[in-house]
Order: sequence, then structure tokens, then C-alpha cells
Amino acid sequence: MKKKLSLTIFLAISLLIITNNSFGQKLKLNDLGYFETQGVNVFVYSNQYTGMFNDEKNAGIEIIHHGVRTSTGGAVRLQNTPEQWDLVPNVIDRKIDKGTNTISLGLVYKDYDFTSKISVTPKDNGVVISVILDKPVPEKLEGRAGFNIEFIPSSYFRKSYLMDGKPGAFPLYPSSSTTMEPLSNKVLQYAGHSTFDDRGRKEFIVPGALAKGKTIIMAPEDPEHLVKIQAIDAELALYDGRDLAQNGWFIVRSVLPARKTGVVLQWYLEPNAIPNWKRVPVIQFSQVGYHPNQEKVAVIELDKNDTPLAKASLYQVTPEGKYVEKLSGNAVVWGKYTRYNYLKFDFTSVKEPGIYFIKYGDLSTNTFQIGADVYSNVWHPTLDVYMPVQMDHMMVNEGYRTWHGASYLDDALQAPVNHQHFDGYRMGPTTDTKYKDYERIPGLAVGGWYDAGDFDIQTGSHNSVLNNLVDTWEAFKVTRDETFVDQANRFVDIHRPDGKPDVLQQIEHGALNLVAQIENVGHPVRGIIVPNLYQYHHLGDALTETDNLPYNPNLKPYETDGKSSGTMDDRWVFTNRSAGTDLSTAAALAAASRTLRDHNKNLSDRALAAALKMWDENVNKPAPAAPPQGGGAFGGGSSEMPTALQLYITTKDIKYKNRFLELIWPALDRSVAGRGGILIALKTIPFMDADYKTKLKSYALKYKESIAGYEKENPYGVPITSRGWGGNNGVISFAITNYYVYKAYPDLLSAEYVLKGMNYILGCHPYSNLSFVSAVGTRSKEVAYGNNRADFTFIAGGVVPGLLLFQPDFLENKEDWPFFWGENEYVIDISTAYIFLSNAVNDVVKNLK
Ligand SMILES: [Ca+2]
Ligand SMILES: [Ca+2]
Ligand SMILES: [Ca+2]
Repeated sequence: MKKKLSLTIFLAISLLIITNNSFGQKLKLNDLGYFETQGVNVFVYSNQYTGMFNDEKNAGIEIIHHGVRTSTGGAVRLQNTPEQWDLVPNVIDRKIDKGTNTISLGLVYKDYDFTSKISVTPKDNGVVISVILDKPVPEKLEGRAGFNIEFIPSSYFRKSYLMDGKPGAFPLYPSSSTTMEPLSNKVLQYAGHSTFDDRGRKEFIVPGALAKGKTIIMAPEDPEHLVKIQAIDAELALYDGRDLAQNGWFIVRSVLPARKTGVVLQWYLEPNAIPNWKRVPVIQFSQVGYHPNQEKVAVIELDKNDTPLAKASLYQVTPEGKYVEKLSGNAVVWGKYTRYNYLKFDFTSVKEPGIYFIKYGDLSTNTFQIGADVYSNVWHPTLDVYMPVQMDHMMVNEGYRTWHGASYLDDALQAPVNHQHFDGYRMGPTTDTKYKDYERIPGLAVGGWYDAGDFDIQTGSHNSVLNNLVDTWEAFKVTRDETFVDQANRFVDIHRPDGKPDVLQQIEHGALNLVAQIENVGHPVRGIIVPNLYQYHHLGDALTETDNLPYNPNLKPYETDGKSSGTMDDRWVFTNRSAGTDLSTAAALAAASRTLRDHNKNLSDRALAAALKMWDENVNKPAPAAPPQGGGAFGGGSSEMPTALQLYITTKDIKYKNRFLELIWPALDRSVAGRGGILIALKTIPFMDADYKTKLKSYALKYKESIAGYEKENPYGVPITSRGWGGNNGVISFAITNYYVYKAYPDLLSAEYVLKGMNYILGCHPYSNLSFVSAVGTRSKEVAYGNNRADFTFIAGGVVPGLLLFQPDFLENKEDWPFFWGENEYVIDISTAYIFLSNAVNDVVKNLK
């Protein structure tokens, strides 16, 4: 929506706005607990770090500037440019005082026994931020503790700043000067880990300032992004966090004075507010388009100060390139959701195949299609490109490009006991295996996928992927073949058929790793991940995250004999055992075993043997004395019900069926929701008798009642959830569950309940209208958190988590910044669930009248 103006006119208008602005803005503390004026919100710890991943760039003092969150992390910090795993303070005593118009809170660094207070209160056209100390900065932190605030680089690229009137340009790429300091000066990082590979030199990097002064004006040329910061009796410095980490931001900072108490620092912060600013409406629709016979409803998202228009229109683009209005319809007020008002525009009546766009006032959308086959290819990029790119232990090629080499051939070592790791892994007092700490576990350099934007093997998400792919194979017989897979030579070629269905080859690839876990470890593991934090944040070819040579303790670090290496970089196996992971892996392998029978008989047999072993070792055994270590596996589930079901379908042994039937009805009586609820019960219908289906219908009705509320909760009618991670997975499983209900009881739920979930994923969702599946739809996620995110690009077919809720009322999915995993990180289980949903959608649209 950026207008193209000549520079002169642009600057003239900008100056006018800035001059006119001085009476417009007065920030007020609103009922939601943040400072607000039209165009500017200042959040003061409305959001806090969740702890699991430390600095997620989503907490502290934050600015939502003309509808975009541009600033975060305002807090007392201990470095010039804190990284993700640098310490974050805990918040105590947050108080919102309407009487004095002030938000105040305490911040504690427990490791340093360092407490500070912050208060924020409006003044003139901005706020005053004060840092108050009861006790001076601890000696160890003198010159290190400071007040920082961070600005997202993508909002300031191609723009300028003035520091005390001296001009500078925000760098597109980091190249400021840095210095080295001895390790003894370094402030602690998460759990004693280090993000920096100092190659044994006991030193660390300190980024230097881009500019220093008393007053900084950020982006004076751009009223949308202009921010003024004045330090009162202190020096300001501007830093570029990307010197240390690609996900770093621009940071403005003042060091706290040593040996002082009371109000030790004050800043005046003034984000410019454009008078009477209103956010441009966002017209939301499926970027893939619509089947002629489905409901077609666009949602229009409006600023709360915007006046709704009565009408919207649908235009068709003719072969001559002309635009013809096909329908002018009412823009019906839906109401308020989060911070915006919503309208709905229904153009269901237009059924003629063609190219269309929506017009609302002066705004026109990009084009989309109406056609009987709009969904037919929507899952191809996910199966053809995204899943092959995620394949571990293989070289993956596509045309002229090699995505990565054959990685982690040095897998893997037993993780040591009593160890706090990162990314949610830890080991308790036992290995749960026959292996000693750091001992090599053989046979693991095979199969598996990079779990997400990082490169670890997560057993739980592998189970989900196998379930999704087996379901896809069995329900839809998807024989698409666009991938060449040569396991013997560890080579994968994209867009190259090899006569074998890709779904089976992917099932094989996942089963290879899970079977290897059970055969070599004795049971499935929590996961397999690099030992060092300075390896974990790897961006680049996964082949180079380790040296691919097995660790040899007889060599010195960085020394190699050509066959082994003295560098301890081989991945560690977190061998925590839990009944939940044992059984959910057994379920996935029992299912995989069926599909692999004709494709890879040997692996099929081993998968079934592994599944039966896990069943025998877990079922009817006393519960373990201690709860499972390591926080359990992601997506693991803990029920024996799916295992009983899969073993029954695969072996036809009636004892498993009986066990399933013993478990399913009490489970449904407890709840129809969740993994052990209506979804598994519905999937089971083909394997049970007619009475089962009759009895199940009352539970399906209960499920239908349970989802009725979504239509009132939000204008999209789907479950929008967000707890540190976007909720697209939930929307996809909602749509898949609805598909099974529709197939079994078409009188209960219509096909539209499947399609509305799909349309949400494909662009009809809050904040923007981009398809959440990269390269699917006219406009889609082109800047996402794949393992190539440092290049601000995408992996075709990857599905992102979607919208993250910033409390109290701001949903966000950024498209110019790839480093928010909660918004933009492709994950293998979501992506394969999307493959199933796409095929389900193609199945239901066939019957639409
Ligand atoms: Ca991971
Ligand atoms: Ca193939
Ligand atoms: Ca190695």
C-alpha cells in the first residue's frame, strides 16, 4: 500500500505532517493496559518472555507504530546487542496506575542478584521511561547493565537516522566494527551454554556502536516510522545486533551509571503519530481461489476508527485485459474481534470459472481464480519440495541447486546424564539405555527429517508425520511421483520421477530412523540434536553443522586423521524413555509397516517388530515410578488407544481391537476433543461394525455442538489459538476432523466446515491475506523461517504456524522478517497434515452442488 511519490513531494508532505503533528498526539493509558493514541501504541510488558527459548523478541517495552510492531525488548539488559540465549530479566510487581497514568514494574536477574525498577509515563507527545535502582548496579555488571530498546531492521532498511543532528543510514547488512574481549568479562548465557564458537581461544565479540550522542531521530524522512529518543543526562548509542546473530535488531542503548541509586536513567521516547491515521483495510480471501459451488466469503479487516463502506464488488478479468464488475454486494458488519472491526462480503452466487479480484472502496486485491480444479495442485509443493528438503542424512538436489549435502553421517553419541540442554531437551539421572555418557550409539545415521527450521530429529513430530502420510496414502491412494530417492547412495533429486510413489518413499524415510532408534537404543528417544549451542543456531547447509566425522577422544579439538575428528560436534541422542513416546512411535510404525509391505518388505517387517516390542514392554506393565524426563516429546501423545488400533489394522489380531473398544468409549465420555477424541474414533469406522458407527453418531453430534462457538468468536469460524506458537496446526486438525464427520455423517456437518479451515490457511485470516503455504496461491509466505531464513526467502510447500497473539489484542504474522519461529517456522507435522487436508478438500468439492 506504499504510495509512489517523488522524493521532493514525499519530503514536503512528511515535513508538513511532522509540523502539524505537535498538537495531535497524547498517549493515554487505555482500559487494556497500554498507552495509546491514534497510530501509536506503547506496550509495557504486556507480554513476557516464555523462558523456553529466552529472548523471542516479543516482550518488554514495545511499540506498535501505525499498525506494525516495530520495536521490542525495552528493558534493562546486560549486553550491547543481546542474543536469543542471553539472559532476560524476570518481571515482578507490574503495576498499572490509572491515577498517575503510569505503568511500573521490577526486573530481576537472579544470576546476578540484580533488581531494577522501570516506570513509564506519558509526557508531551511521547513517554518518559525511568530506570530506578534501590541498590547500585552489581560490580560485575558495571558498564554492562544498560537500558536497551530494539527496532526491527526490516522497518528501517533503506532509511536514515540523525544522532545529535549528524546523519547516518541504517545498514542493509551488518558491517559495524567489533572488538574482542576475554571470556572472563562475558555475562552468562542460557544454562551456561555459549552461542559463540571461540575455537578454544577464550574470547568473545563485542559489537561497536554505529553512532553515539544524546538524541536520536530514527527515520526522520518517514512519518510512519519516525521515532525520537532523548537521553536525559546520559549517552545513547545505536548498535546493530546482526553483527552477532542474523536475527538481531537495531538497538538503542544507554549504559546505567555505576555506584548510583534512585532514578539513574531517564529517556524521552516519542514515536511519531500521523494525525488521524487509519490502517488500510485488509481484504482477506483464499489466494488459491474457490470451487464454483462452494461458499465464497471474503472478510474485510478495518481499523476501529474507520467507517465501514456499505458495498464491496467482485470483478472479473476478461481475456482482453478488461475488468468487468460481476457482483456488487453488501459489506455486512460482523463486529469486533481483537482490535479490529470486521465486515463480510459474500460472492457465493458467482460461479463462472475465471480470474477475479475484489474491490472495496479504492482498494483492489490481487487476482484469484474460480474453477473446479483450483485445489487440485495445492499440496504438490509440500510433497515435491518441502518434504525432500527436510530429508536428513541425504544429499538433496533440485535442478541446478543443491539444497544440502548428506548430513550428520557422524550420528550419534549418548547424551550425558543430568544435563540441561536447549530447545527443550534435557537428561535426568539415567540414560535409560545400555550406553555410557558420550558413548557412540551405532546405526542412527539413516532416515529422518529436520524437524523444523532447525536440524534436530524430533521423534514425536516424526510419529505425526508418519500418521499423516499413512492416512493420506490409505484414504486417497496418492501415487504422485516427482521425487527420486536413492537410499543406498544417500541422494534425493526433486522434480525427478523414479517410478515409486513419493508418499511411500517419505514414509520409508521416517520409518528408517524410528526403527533404527528402537533397534539400536532399545526404545524410541526424545530426539537427536547437536551438543553445542554455537552449533544449534546454524544457518546454512546442514552438512556443515557437524564435521561429518565421528568424534575421536584421542585427537585434539579441530584435529582430524581423515576418518575421525577430535571435535566434539557429533549429535547427541536424548534417550529419555516415556510410555507415551514408546506407544505413539509403536502406533506410527505399525501403520507405516502396512504401507511399506510391497514397497520395502524388510523395513515393513522391522517396523512391525519394533511396534510389537514397544507394545509388549509398555502395556499392562506397572506405571514407572518417576515421571518421564525431558518434558516429554512434542506431538507424542500418551495413549495406548492409537497403538491398539494400528496394531489391529495391521495384524488383524482381535485382542488389539478389543483393547481399543475398551478404551474408546470412556475416552469419548471424558471428551470428544483432542488426540484421543472424536478424530481417532471416526477414523476407525471402516474397521468396526455398523453398531459402532451408530453409537458414535451421538458423540459426533457433541463434537458439532462443541465447534458452534467459533462462528461467534471470530469472523472466520475456525479455532484461532496462539500460545507462543501460531495455531495453524489446530485449524488444520479442525478441518480434518470436520472432514471425517462429514464423510461419516453428511447430515451433521457440510463440506463447508472442511473448506473454511482450508480457506483460512490459504489467506482468509487476520492481519494479512497471504497464503500460509509458501508458493501456493497468488500471494503466499515468501519470507519464512525455513533453514534458509537468513536469505529472507522460503521453501515451497512449507506451512507456517501463522498468527501470534501479542497480549492483549494484537495478532501478528510478519512477512518482512523471517526470524519469528512462532509465526513463520515451517514444521514437518503441520506440513504433512496439510497434505492430508488438501486431498480431503479435493474429495469434498467433487460432491458440491
Ligand atoms: Ca527442534
Ligand atoms: Ca518417487
Ligand atoms: Ca563429528
